[in-house]
Amino acid sequence: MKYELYYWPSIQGRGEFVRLALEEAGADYVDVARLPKREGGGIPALMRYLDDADIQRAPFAPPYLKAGRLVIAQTANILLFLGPRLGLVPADEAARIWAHQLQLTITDLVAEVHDTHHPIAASLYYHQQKREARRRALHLVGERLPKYLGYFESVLKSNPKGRGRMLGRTLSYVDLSIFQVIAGLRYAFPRVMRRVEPRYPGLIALHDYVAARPNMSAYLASERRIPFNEYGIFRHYPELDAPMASRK
Ligand SMILES: N[C@@H](CCC(=O)N[C@@H](CS)C(=O)NCC(=O)O)C(=O)O
Repeated sequence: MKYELYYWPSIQGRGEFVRLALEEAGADYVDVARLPKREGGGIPALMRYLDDADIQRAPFAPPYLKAGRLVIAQTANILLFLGPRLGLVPADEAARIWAHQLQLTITDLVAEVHDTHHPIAASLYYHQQKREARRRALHLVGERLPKYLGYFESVLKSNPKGRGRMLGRTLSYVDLSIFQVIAGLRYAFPRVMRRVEPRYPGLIALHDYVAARPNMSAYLASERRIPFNEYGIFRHYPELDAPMASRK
């Protein structure tokens, strides 16, 4: 199966969780909007399934994946579909539902990270909502991050199969997503992360394990891995990092 991923061509964003799964599995895929326009790529290609009112089962927003005749949106839903096909989730139903549940929780965290730089509206610029962003980041760092990361650390520790994976014995797409969350948080909030990382040794070890896997390290060193930047989900605004220090 040749997969077509449709996502914004200049950011990691939510699409990166899907890219990581495709890359780890060595899947045959095209990152459609990153192709040159003359080869059918670019933003017009991304809009193809978003702007056409006649399309049935149309996605609401990127990322979406085309697999044969299926067009699938919502990051966690795409991974629910890809997981078994790419060998990135255990075979039994209970494990698949559990993986999906964890991925949905990661989706919630991603939305909350996004809302630190866009707490009022995605349609406004960051500089138009900086005051609110500082307040929001204060709460993310002080309350929400400890809750999410503490939860994921305890999930890792309580995996009955052990071995430092989020579920089951072998690598799953949830492990890849935890890698991305840690990498993203380190980019966006380096001072905060330096302070809190010792509380989450399992998640950090999992991040390092994923980064060192052959397909992952090749991908991360390649041009296919778009660098973090201030257009995606994980943005580095120094004034939002360690906000406890700039509470006024
Ligand atoms: N819950 C969806 C969120 C999708 C989403 O918000 N996509 C962003 C890009 S990362 C977008 O283009 N949104 C446009 C919009 O919401 O109007 C997911 O996890 O895939």
